[in-house]
Amino acid sequence: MNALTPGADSPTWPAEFAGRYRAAGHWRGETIGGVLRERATAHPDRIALVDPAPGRRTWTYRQLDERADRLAAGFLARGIGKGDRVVVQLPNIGEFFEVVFALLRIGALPVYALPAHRETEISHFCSFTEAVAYVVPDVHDGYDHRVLASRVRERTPGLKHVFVAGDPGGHTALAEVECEPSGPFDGPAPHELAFLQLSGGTTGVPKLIPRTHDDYLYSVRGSDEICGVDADTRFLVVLPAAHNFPASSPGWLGVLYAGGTVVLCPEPDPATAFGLIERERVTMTGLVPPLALVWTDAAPGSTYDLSSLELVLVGGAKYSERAARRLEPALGCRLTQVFGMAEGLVNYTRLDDDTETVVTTQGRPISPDDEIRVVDDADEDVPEGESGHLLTRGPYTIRGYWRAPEHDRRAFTEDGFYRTGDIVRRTPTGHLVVEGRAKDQINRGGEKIAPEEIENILLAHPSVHDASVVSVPDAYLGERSLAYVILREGAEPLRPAAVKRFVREHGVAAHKVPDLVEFVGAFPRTGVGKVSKRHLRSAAEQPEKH
Ligand code: OOB
Repeated sequence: MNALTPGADSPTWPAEFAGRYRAAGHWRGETIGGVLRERATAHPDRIALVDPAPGRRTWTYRQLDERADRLAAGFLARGIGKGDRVVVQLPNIGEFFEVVFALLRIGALPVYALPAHRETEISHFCSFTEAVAYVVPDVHDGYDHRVLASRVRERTPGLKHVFVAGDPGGHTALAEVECEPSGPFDGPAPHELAFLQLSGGTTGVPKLIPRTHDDYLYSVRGSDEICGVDADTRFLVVLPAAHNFPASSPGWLGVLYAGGTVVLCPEPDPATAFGLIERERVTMTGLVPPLALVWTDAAPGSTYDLSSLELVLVGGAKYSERAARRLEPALGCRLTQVFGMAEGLVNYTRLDDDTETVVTTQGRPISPDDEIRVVDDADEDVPEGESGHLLTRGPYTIRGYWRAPEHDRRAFTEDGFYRTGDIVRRTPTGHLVVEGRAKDQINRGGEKIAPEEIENILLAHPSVHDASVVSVPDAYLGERSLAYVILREGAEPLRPAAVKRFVREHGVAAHKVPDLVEFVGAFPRTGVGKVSKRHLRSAAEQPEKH
């Protein structure tokens, strides 16, 4: 059973497990804010962070630490404190790190939104977490986040502050917030929550993932060891910094933990990224499979010097063996496959694995205490080597979502294993091969879409009688989304473009807008009368259809 203290926001590890993880040295009693302080004391003048655009800005460890302190003091002065939730929606810019470390230092919980999120998602995060503040850039990718913030604020009376990195418009500039700290902060304890991550999700609204300082830092330390991250590592953050993969696998936190340098990449295209690799002598980065493909295609003909690159991690979605084989020769560096989840468990191929293992498996768990079960539909273990549902439990895998007890009953077993929804097979060396997915989710090149969320939006259209969203195979993204729509009798005919526009105007991240829309008269049903997504998916896979 999981431990749920009355009044707590989420279940945690039972005392017996927590004791074991501490005794094993996994949980060391460090906090994320404390780690930055220690590194700033040990090597104040090393460069922690490089933000190349526009006009190269750098932060030494001491500067990042001081900025975090000053912002933390400013947040406290505005009444933001321990346990308060703050929705952070910042792109890959230096302010992301200043804000996150400031919040972590005073024990306020960053809620990690992605830059692509829009009004529907942000309003949900703000109201569900009862956030007191929301942090945005001014304009990013041509989109004015200050306007979004004004709308969210109207809908969410509890939201007291909007802080803007850059020109604040009618809100408060981040630069105005900071002030001189008056003394040491009453920071969080290592076993307490550090932040809330977003789940990929299978339901109408994304669930929030509560991670503690102890558990997260263990996964980061383990990732550093596996990937060989040290003070000489120069890591390029290409994916959105708020996502768990670029944050901790080993990501920017792994690099700061080891005293290395984090280089921010404003755009993931090869011209931008390759230019930065050359200029900043980048040694390591993490990519989703579609980006890895684009880089692999672009590198051989490029004139950029990529010789500093030692390791590229690829994960977030299935990386085909064919594509994986091409990466090392094209980029002239090592490949590590990562199969992880924001809920916890992360698997890596190892630097000393042979090429066959690296290109044909998705790695093995970080920790000897990651418990892995591969089971059938009745939760019985399948014979070794056969495929089944992956269940996991361990020192950095959550025991429940934040304020979602109903959902927890389905997402976790009685004895605390997380049901990942992934179908895997285990090789004799303990490496996992991802063979498919049992959860109702679309993985669009690493970006996760919960069909139910989009179906609910479609059902709000006056002409739509019913909707079902499924994945279609795609050579580049792995999967794309297809919305099957049944129109109401007598309703005005709709064009696919109008359906897409309706979803977009509802205010959701662009990647959730269906790639394809098809009108049908009825849905195939299962024996018990539910819509059969399996049949819809196989209908969608008929090559003549698209
Ligand atoms: C990462 O985290 P999330 O939370 O966005 O998504 C987790 C899900 C997994 O359950 C699995 O369905 C899929 O994404 N996934 C993969 C994969 N890596 C993730 N499926 C196949 N092959 C892979 N290599 O995506 C994430 C978190 C930390 C590190 C890396 C990825």
